[in-house]
Amino acid sequence: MAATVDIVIPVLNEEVAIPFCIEKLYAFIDQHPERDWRVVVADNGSSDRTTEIATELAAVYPKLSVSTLDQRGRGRALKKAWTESDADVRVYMDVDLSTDLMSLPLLVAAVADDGYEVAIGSRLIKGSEVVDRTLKREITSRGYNMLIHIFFPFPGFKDAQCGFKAVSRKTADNLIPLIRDNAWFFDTELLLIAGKSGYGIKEIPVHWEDDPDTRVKIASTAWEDVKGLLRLRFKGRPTPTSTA
Ligand SMILES: Nc1nc2c(ncn2[C@@H]2O[C@H](COP(=O)(O)OP(=O)(O)O)[C@@H](O)[C@H]2O)c(=O)[nH]1
Ligand SMILES: [Mg+2]
Repeated sequence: MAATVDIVIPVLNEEVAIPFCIEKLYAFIDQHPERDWRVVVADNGSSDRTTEIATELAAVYPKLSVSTLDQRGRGRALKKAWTESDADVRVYMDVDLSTDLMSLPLLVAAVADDGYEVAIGSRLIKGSEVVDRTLKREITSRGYNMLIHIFFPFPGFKDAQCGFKAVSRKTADNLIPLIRDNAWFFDTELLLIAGKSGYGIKEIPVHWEDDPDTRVKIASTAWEDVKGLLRLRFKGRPTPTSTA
């Protein structure tokens, strides 16, 4: 039987980007009937017509649903959508499709077929390509990933922040409830807890085209990231057994 795959698209004020994203994503998954795909648009806190537009699209596209929450935070939206899912593989990708969809089958296969509990897109390994990234984002991203390696030598991954990840049912059940961050540090926390728990992490090289339309406030997000690393480094990372 085909593995079930839920693709979550976290969105905050994305009324312009959603229709194009869904059209392109469905064109892609229609070409890949080897998986049983569903798509969830996860909106929290949008003040534009994002929810209405996503709901209209859900009436047209098969197996498309909308998940909403009042409180903001990308991590919060992902936690909800991933834990409410019952799919074998739970993916998320950013609405701007900065990561080329050609990497999606490999991402899913790592979890569905190859025994990894987590698979992540990476812009920092051999075979990846990055286009149009501003120097500021490139430096912040590389600097942050270096900092992770200083705090946690050999973490098992090179790029914590690519908006293109997949987790297994086991990861969603056991690790997602342990993640405290509800915003941008969510991804790093997931990966560090997964590494500490001995869960296999597969990094997939991606083709990334930067989209200048961003909701990230670089200075405050970087500070939250550093605080998150300090919390995990000095208070310890929870593991499924230590909290059981
Ligand atoms: N649900 C939800 N999605 C968010 C939130 N903040 C950002 N996003 C989404 O997260 C994805 C990545 O955001 P983006 O601003 O493109 O980040 P960047 O690519 O790192 O600049 C996009 O799909 C955003 O709409 C939030 O608070 N809630
Ligand atoms: Mg983006």
